[in-house]
Amino acid sequence: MKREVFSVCGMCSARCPIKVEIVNGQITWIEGNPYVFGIEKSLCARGSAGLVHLYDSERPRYPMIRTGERGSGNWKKLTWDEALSYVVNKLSEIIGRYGVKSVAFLDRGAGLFGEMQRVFIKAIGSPNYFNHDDLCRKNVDLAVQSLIGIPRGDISYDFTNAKHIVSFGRAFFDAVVVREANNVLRALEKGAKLTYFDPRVNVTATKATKYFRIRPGTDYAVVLALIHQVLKEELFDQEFVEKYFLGLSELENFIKPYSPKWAEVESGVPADEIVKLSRELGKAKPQVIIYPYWFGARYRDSFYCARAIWILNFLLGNLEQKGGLILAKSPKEVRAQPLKSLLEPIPSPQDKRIEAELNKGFLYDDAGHLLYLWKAIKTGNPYPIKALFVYRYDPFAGMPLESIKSIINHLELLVHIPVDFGTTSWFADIILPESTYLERDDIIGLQRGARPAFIVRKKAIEPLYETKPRWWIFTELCRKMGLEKYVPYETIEEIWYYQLEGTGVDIKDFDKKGLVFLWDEPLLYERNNLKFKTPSGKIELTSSLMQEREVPEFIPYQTPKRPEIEKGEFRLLFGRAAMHTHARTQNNPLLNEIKPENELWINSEIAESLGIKDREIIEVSSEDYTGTIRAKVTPFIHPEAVFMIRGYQNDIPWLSRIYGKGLNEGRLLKGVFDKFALGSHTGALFETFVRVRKKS
Ligand SMILES: Nc1nc2c(c(=O)[nH]1)N[C@H]1C(S)=C(S)[C@@H](COP(=O)(O)OP(=O)(O)OC[C@H]3O[C@@H](n4cnc5c(=O)[nH]c(N)nc54)[C@H](O)[C@@H]3O)O[C@H]1N2
Ligand SMILES: Nc1nc2c(c(=O)[nH]1)N[C@H]1C(S)=C(S)[C@@H](COP(=O)(O)OP(=O)(O)OC[C@H]3O[C@@H](n4cnc5c(=O)[nH]c(N)nc54)[C@H](O)[C@@H]3O)O[C@H]1N2
Ligand code: SF4
Ligand SMILES: [Mo]
Repeated sequence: MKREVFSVCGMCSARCPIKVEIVNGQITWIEGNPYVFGIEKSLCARGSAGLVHLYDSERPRYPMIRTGERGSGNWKKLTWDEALSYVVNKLSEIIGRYGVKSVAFLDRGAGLFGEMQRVFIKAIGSPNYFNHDDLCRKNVDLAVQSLIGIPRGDISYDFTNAKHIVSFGRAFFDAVVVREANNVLRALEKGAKLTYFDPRVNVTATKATKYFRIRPGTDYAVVLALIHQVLKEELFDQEFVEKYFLGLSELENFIKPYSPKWAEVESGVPADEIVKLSRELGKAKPQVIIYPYWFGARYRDSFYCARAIWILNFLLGNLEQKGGLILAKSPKEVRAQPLKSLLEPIPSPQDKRIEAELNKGFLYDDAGHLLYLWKAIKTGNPYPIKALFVYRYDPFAGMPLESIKSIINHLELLVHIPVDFGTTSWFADIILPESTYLERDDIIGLQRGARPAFIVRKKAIEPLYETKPRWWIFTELCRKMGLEKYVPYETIEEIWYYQLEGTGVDIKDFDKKGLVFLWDEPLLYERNNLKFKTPSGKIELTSSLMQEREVPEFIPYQTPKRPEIEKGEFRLLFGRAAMHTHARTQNNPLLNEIKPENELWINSEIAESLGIKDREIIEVSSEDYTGTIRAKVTPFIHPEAVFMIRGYQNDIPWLSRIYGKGLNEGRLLKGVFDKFALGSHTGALFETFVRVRKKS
């Protein structure tokens, strides 16, 4: 018998809507949801390999408790009841001794279905909910919040109608999100230009209309020079800027020294090209998109660079414009009833979250500053953190072993809730494996954008092994903690009914297309009548909120440190490749076949001077760690940088297909988790230098 189920891919955080075909209880086919614009049946390699992940013997299949030292690799199988009882007993002990704020929850991210896990931490009463964003997009997020009062997720990009797309290392065709990749390609087919800046030639660079090999860490210089030129030649949208900008004269004063000629010296991007680009953008406006990063936890000035990129967009008046940036519409704005919140009925915690207690951090959003969490665990300041739950995230996969050890030494309970084995599970006390996305139902989520929709993930098959869905794990944990009043539901259906109450939408409505659109067409606001969610209602280049928090609105450019190349010192860059998701798919049998091992990209001239040959095994060292990796000698990378694909956890024995192969960039990041980006207090992962030499 053949069935079809609409669901949502879970092989990366893009969460593409999918359609799954099941024949006699076996999944036979997965494709992109045909009804969703930009997806239309397509799927990336990882999305297809989800099927292989499902049957992979090297994923956790039942709850496990550690029996030896942390990291010894000795484990015992538990039943779910035993595992959850153990967690709850231990947790009660810790709360009794240190108070409930000593419990922290580290989530990959709230995302579409994220309310469920937050129910648990809110129900127990701890303020310490964190997500990974400080090491990902937080700079971009805080930057746009500081200007127009909404997070990045509330802005979408109308690529298909754009005339010119500019990207500073947002690698559309390497760090793939199906919808974006398809829509950017569509724009290119329609004649749009793509200008791409990156210290190395990746796939995205090869598809660009124009590519610049920018010196690592100097994007801010080029963006400042573009703003300089746009203001100087009055290439901006005068009416829009006059109407909505607060602080234009402060910007004009600040930007004066940052000419294209100056930027050329910093970045290596020719001044006349910067002038040309600013004119092209002035001409193509408002159908232009300057993509404000995604992975923005790069350099010390990345928050200010992201702010500058947003400012450049707004100068060109591309908000609420075809081919520009589109603001998300809430269900209320399209006259629909929002989903009922699972979190709202739970009282807010009494205590302050770590960085609020320290009075540090940007404090705009509610997801915490991760680097302060690590610090608090290590130092006990401002108060001890003794229990840590890590959900859908493998933070230790990208960290040096010393940092991991210094964290776990202070924890009395570390619970990992993954779908794969990884470094965090290796060092955890207990592993609670979730069912994969193909085997589980999730709560209903709101897909934001110009055309908001409700979307749900539905299981295609029953779990193959003894794994459980998140709604069950967290409601069961609440129940065992005596907090059943906050989870008054027994089944996922009851949760769906609760969420949909009053919306007029029925759960059966999802069977037709997988999602339920709340409006027929993408909706644009009246552009002459915009009101921003800032104190002044304007686009705040100068901001009372930033001033209150003593965060400067503009910071002068500082030349990044130059590595001593002649001594084999380089800036370490890393990033994604289309066939792998972060640190979790390298061991996937199918994806491993495509890219079993990573290499270190190194500039050919420099390699020659160091006597390094293509494909030979070389040594890479940070202050406290040396690893080996194959060299990829290439002219297509800036001489100051070396690059590797991230995520090869080659030192974790239970990942047999990658054990001993390639190198994990995370192990080389000594000291990086103590480096804070200016203004935003987020991470700055590319502020790392390594030594490279021939193998001794
Ligand atoms: N296949 C795949 N796709 C993904 C993901 C995945 O794991 N796998 N993850 C998703 C997630 S969570 C994220 S955050 C995004 C990340 O999306 P991106 O930010 O687009 O991807 P990255 O690979 O982190 O970085 C892209 C490029 O930045 C370049 N770069 C380094 N330094 C500089 C610099 O100073 N200036 C400029 N202009 N470029 C520089 C690197 O050489 C690299 O090619 O990808 C998403 N998409
Ligand atoms: N060293 C280093 N650190 C980095 C980065 C880097 O490039 N290098 N990149 C940063 C960025 S941009 C990001 S987004 C993060 C990404 O870092 P991670 O979120 O750790 O990336 P993944 O490898 O996707 O790991 C996801 C973890 O979640 C689990 N997981 C996946 N799907 C599910 C699910 O449906 N349910 C449950 N319960 N678990 C699931 C996997 O089993 C795995 O343990 O890392 C950041 N930190
Ligand atoms: S981009 Fe690929 S892996 Fe990510 S959700 Fe979409 S299909 Fe799945
Ligand atoms: Mo990310």
